[in-house]
Amino acid sequence: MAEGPVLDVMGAMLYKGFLPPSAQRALLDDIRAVERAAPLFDPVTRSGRKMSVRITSAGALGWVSDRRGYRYEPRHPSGVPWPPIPQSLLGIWKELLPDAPPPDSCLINYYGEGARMGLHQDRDEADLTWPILSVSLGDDALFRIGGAARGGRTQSVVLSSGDVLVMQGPARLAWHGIDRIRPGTSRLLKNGGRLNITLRVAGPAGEGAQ
Ligand code: MD6
Ligand code: FE
Repeated sequence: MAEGPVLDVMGAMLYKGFLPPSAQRALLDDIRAVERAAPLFDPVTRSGRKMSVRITSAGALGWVSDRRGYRYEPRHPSGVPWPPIPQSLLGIWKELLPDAPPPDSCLINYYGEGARMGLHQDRDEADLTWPILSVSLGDDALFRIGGAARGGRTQSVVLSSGDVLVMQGPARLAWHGIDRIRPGTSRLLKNGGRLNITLRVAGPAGEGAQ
């Protein structure tokens, strides 16, 4: 695997260009297979507002949001269990986080033109001390990250196809979001857009891990 420069962004570790183009294409094939088993769907908030990303998951637990709120669920909204997390992703996790238990949740976010993600903290997991690792594929995105307190100073950085971001330690509860994507900056996805894939230990550690 290629090793790009490692940047410290507000305590999060950004591995620029971690996946070379061949590994990005192989991972994309794996993600498309997950999408065939568990199609992307449009999550809505409790208030009924449609989120601008489309999502699906792999692993024992998948993140969903609907009129009942947001939470981890063992099944896709269609009722099928989530497919297993692709080995390609488990390998990245093991390489960068050898001391963490294996992830039991893999959330796939698809950003079409105009999609964004508001500033949030990831705190739906049972144990907030385990790291979260994300992989970006496709168009560039403008990622904004701050500290663990809302409303503090933030820093913006571009996440490009093949970049891997790890949020752990003090950065695990950092506020972060995607301000916008830059259409046409990558040719990896045939129809454009961006995929962000996050791996987590979502359930009680050890349980349901695969
Ligand atoms: C995104 N990423 O890159 C949104 N969360 O599209 C996240 O929300 C995120 O990249 C936790 C850890 C890493 C992430
Ligand atoms: Fe997040």
